Amino acid sequence: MSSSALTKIFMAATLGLALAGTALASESPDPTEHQKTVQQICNSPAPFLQLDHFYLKKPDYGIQALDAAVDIDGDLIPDIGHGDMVEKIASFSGKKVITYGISQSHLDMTANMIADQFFDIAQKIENGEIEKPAAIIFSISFPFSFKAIYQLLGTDLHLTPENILDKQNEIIEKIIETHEKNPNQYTQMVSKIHKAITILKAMKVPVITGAGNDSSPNHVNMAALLGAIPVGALSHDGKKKLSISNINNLTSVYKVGEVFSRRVANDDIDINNDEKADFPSRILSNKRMIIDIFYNNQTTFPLNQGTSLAAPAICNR
Ligand SMILES: [Ca+2]
Ligand SMILES: [Ca+2]
Repeated sequence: MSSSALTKIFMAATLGLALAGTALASESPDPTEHQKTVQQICNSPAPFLQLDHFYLKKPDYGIQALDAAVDIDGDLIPDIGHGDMVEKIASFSGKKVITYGISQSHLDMTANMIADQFFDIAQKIENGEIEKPAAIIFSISFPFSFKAIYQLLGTDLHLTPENILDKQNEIIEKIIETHEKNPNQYTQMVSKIHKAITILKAMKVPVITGAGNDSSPNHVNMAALLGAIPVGALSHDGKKKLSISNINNLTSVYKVGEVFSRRVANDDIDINNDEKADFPSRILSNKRMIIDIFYNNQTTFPLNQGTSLAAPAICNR
């Protein structure tokens, strides 16, 4: 695979925009392994650790990224970092959120760097430098299509949206085997991410991630394929699966992944509909003219959607 193709894979927009949804199927009576793990995470008093990039907040560990990715006041200009939004949603669970900053935007990220951060986190937990978290929230999507899997591993896997979970171990084995026999930059990155997630799993620190926003049952988030627990996105009322969410049987945990921002007192922004401000108006880009043109003085603003907003909501009501 060429390096430009690789670059494209990592240009992962984790906030998509789509309004259509899919009706929720009736609940399966037996919880899946992923659902059971999520239940344990939420029952645990331990904090979340969130690996992301932050604009407003100085992370507890790692670095602060100076780019902003999410527009919350409706003027089409980003106001806050992706991680700032994700952290706020995670905090609604009542859990403490330890933040671990990674550099810059999605465009600058590589799987290698992410894997290194996972290794650092594992080491810091081991050393007692970081409180052992109930889970790591990693709301970054590395889109991986069935086609890309075939290109890497051959076409004899015969993947379908219904068998991807059953084929997961076979795919991972093939990745490791391919990397041992015929390593390339791509197998190296994928193997490294898998190793990092496996080490954390062995420490009983599961990694939670978004299912990915490719609007396709034939796409997975690579981190999920390699052992993180993917979370799909539901509409804000929790009634529908969002069509942006990659819906296949790798994902069995679904949470609300759609946020409306509302003006409350002092022009501050509320994102969980409790009338209490979550972000102060002073951080907003706040181009009133644009807001008035697009929203005609409404108090409710852009719809932020994405499985990266669903992942931090695993323990939210
Ligand atoms: Ca804005
Ligand atoms: Ca609020």
